[in-house]
Amino acid sequence: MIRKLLIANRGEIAVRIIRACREMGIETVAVYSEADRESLHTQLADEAICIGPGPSVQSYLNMERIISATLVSGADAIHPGFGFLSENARFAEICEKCNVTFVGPSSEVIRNLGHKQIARNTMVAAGVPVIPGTDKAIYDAGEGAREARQIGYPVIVKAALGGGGKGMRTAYTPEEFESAFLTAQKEAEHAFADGTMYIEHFVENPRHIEFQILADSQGHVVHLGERDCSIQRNHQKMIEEAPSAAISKELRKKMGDAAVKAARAAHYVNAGTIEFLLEKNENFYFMEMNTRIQVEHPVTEWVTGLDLIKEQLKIASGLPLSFNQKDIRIQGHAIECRINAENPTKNFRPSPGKITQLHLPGGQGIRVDTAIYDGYVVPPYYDSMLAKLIVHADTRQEAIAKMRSALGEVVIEGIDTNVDFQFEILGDQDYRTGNINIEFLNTHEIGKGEGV
Ligand code: MV4
Repeated sequence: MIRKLLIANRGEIAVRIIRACREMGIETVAVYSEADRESLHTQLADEAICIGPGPSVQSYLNMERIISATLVSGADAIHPGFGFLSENARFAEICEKCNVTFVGPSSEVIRNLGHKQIARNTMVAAGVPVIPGTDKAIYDAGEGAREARQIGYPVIVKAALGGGGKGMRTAYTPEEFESAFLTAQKEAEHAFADGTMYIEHFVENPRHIEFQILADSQGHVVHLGERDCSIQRNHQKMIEEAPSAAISKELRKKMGDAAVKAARAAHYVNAGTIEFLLEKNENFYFMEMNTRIQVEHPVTEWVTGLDLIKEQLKIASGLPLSFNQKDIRIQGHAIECRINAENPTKNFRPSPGKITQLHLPGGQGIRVDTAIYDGYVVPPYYDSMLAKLIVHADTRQEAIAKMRSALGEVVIEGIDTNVDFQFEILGDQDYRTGNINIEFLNTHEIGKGEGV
């Protein structure tokens, strides 16, 4: 079993992991930047080691410093959380070489799933539905244009090393293709130092549905149902829920089986997420697999009753899953709203600074995952997410009512937040009837009028 864990992250996820460790009797080591000296994760861990200046590249992204802190503290494992080094195959490989347990899949699995075209081809071979597209790397716009005609317009050009929207462009007509391809490729070369591209048919107005899976090192794989993450802006999710209003028991079984098949084909171990696009006609397609614990994991925890961080730590320790698929039951409905330090009326511009007054909601069926406190200073260097407000109730309608009540109670003074914006989404008629897709925020006037 893991005895001492270093948490290579900050904020609410670091706190979340520290709490799971305390319950399990695992010692914790926090790492922190100079900007996070007064942060909650630094204070809650058994030990804390400063790893450098505020900017992430000099601290939370600095592999040498994090490995040094691990070895100096005598930790036997690293939990990477999300973001930062969580999906960095080189970092996982260094952990393997240093005999430090990386809480996640092997570096090889991370590398293969990080290459979106290799991942895509793996899924084709395994019989998981994928969007019609190219099976080989495209470097040349002319060749791409010929492939695009075969696939059928509209198409989307994607970087092999992309994901999360980087190095991606759509073309609705052949005339648009060359410019879309070259722009996406330039972006990819810049961001990933690699111009390998692939092309898919562009699926219009789908839902973003992702399945949580758990896979142990003995070869057992289960899925924990889906999350609907369709409410997003510029690839940043804003609201996630479980289950999806669009998924019947039958469809859940079909997509869940595909998710398990995908995890097996990838030789996956630990907690993972299979992203699908879901069309109105119930056709679904594999998009990519995420190899980290995700921000929105609490909605799955609430409808399944599992603690996903504890499951990750048990799997990383070599323990088998203590349940199988038939033990998993989806109960009630959970919704998560991300509360960000940003101003929706100023194009969501980040709003760091000191929190001068704070009240967070509570009560039955309400969970707040956060590392903020009264007087906390939000540093300018990191992601703007301040807190996750998660609610659970018997039905979707009751969960929406509970979320609106909870959002209405939130007081965060001194900085701008998206709380009112979230409140307004939850009041929208299409949101309330579950009539949502990834274009929701582009097609609804939220935050532009008087509000609801
Ligand atoms: C797509 C797509 C439509 N058709 N692929 C966005 C990020 C990356 N995971 C892939 N993405 C998409 N791939 C095909 N063939 C639409 C998106 C997409 C998207 C997907 C999920 C959630 C939000 C999105 C926003 C814009 C585009």
